[in-house]
Amino acid sequence: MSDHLTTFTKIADAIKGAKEILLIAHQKPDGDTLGANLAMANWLRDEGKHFHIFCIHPVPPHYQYLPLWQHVKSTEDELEHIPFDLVIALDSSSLSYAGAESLLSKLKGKPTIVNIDHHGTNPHFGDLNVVDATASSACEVVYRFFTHVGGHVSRDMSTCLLTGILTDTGGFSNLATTHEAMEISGALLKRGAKFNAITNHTVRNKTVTTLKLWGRALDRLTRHANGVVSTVITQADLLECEATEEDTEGISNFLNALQDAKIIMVLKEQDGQVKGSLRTTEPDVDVAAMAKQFGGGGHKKAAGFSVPGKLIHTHTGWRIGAA
Ligand SMILES: [Mn+2]
Repeated sequence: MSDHLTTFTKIADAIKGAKEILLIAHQKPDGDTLGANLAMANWLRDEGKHFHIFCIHPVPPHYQYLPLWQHVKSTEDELEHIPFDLVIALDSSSLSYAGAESLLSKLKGKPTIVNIDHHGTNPHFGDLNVVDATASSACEVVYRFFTHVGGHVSRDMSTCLLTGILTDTGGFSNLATTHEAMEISGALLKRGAKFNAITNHTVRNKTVTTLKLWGRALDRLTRHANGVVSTVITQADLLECEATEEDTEGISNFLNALQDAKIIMVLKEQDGQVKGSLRTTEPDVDVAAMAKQFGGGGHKKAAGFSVPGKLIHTHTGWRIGAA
């Protein structure tokens, strides 16, 4: 931790000296990457710094309550000519996972890269790295940063940070829920974080379409050896339910409620790939290590991978076939 504190001070110095700052949220942005980026954005604005925010995918409608979300840009061309001297990636286990490699390769000059994350598989790709795999969320790490460098934490920043902690802990229900996460959440509520807005958008956010799609996945739940329970969602399901990718989000976390499963695996077809998401609540199971065998990564309790192919239904069940 003391290493982290030294790095926090170096990051604050880098921010002080920077003229143009680029913040990066990872692809298919969730509450944590958006919360961490927008908390940082609100702070930079209050400090009078110039910043831009890049995320290869647009901000989903249910996160459009986060202060300054309109600043998140998903096109590279309006950013690639800006002479950034500092890039800060938040909640990104790698730059390729973030979806920012192409943009960064186009930038003139050589910006300092700051990497603030909580994924154990993060390879420390930055010039300055704070990777704390014991933290509930990137937002928790960012909160520590603000308190260490003596930065203020405004009401808007608190709303952003609490969003990340609440979503990454599954509403204080998964194993990322530590006493530190709850303590910080208490402090954020004290600073005026808008709890109602957060829960209305992140918990009470299911539609009939979403739940009909989930119904198909629930119907296909299959038990395998070693306590693995799996299900699949195909492109045909999305078409027939008139659902979008966003409707599939949250299903693996929901299935973590299964009492008689050690590992949850949800396979989903997307863009010629089969994306797997793995969840566990077992103390001795590391799904990040499993995901890594398929070229993926993530956390010990929540991880994912992506392999080329499509889902094929056979008389023995579902399998991944050539696309
Ligand atoms: Mn996270």
